[in-house]
Amino acid sequence: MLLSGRKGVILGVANKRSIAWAIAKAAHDHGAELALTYANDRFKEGVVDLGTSLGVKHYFPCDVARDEEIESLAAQLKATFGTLDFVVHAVAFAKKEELAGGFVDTSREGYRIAQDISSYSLTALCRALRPLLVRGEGGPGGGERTSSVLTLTYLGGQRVVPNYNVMGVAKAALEASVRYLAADLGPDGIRVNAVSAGPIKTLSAAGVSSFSTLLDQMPERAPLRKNVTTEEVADASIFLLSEMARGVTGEVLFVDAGFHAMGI
Ligand code: NAD
Ligand code: IMJ
Repeated sequence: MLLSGRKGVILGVANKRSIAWAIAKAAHDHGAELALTYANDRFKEGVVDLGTSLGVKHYFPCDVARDEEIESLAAQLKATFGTLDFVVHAVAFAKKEELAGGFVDTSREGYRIAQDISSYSLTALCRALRPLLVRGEGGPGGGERTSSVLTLTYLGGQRVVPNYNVMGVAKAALEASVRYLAADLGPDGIRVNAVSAGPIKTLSAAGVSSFSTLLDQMPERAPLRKNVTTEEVADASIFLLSEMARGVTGEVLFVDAGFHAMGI
């Protein structure tokens, strides 16, 4: 039980295959009290149905493209929980047409949207939730427990992966944001980290050409000779959300069966 008595909000549950859902289940198993958000009304019923199976009582809409929804989420979390111990950002979006063909053909609007939803949203969220996450009384040096912000990234932010295109550039910006946010928020006792997950067949992988080939290659090429599961990603995430990682911030932790370590 690494999160007993800890309160957290998780953004990015779409369905039972979502990485965010595996993190929600693991956080619940570790004793956390949760709030879940949904991107829009289309996802509301599904998210509430899933959350109810865990006994989650708090659900809030949050389209991260909208400042007013981020502000209203912060206000509702303050009213519900008072303070917050962790935030999970498992949100990404690019227009489908940008995720095929050459990166060189990325449109200005396609680039803007991918950065806005998949990268800038982490900074906006950190700014809005900082007053709930801040640890006072001498800060992190004062012996008080830290709070933790976690985002999800992918190898395509560091290396070229076919078709990942504009999402790769957004993940590169997201990972740089993790370091800048860690520097800004560290004095407040707020840690900021990312988990870089291996490929997993979620809604965000649906219809992506070459995805099956990628999944098939992992058991041949990854050091652990397998694909990772959302449960494996969630377990590493619980570590970063917990006080076990109280000395870790600004970090990108790969949970990809070791694939990122390989050259040839
Ligand atoms: P998913 O489709 O289940 O989750 C993506 C979530 O983003 C959905 O819940 C969707 O509602 C949400 N979202 C999209 N636009 C939004 C908006 N404007 N406002 C709020 N929410 C919005 O897929 P997933 O694979 O669980 O993805 C979660 C995270 O994991 C993403 O950041 C993704 O890039 C990352 N990731 C996925 C993989 C993979 O192979 N599946 C690998 C590494 C990293
Ligand atoms: C997504 C596209 C192309 C290649 C891809 C992926 N590879 C992996 C993913 C190799 C692993 C999944 N991933 C890591 C993502 O971050 C996906 C983000 C995403 C997916 C979609 C599909 C549907 C859509 N927009 C999307 N926006 C972001 O319309």
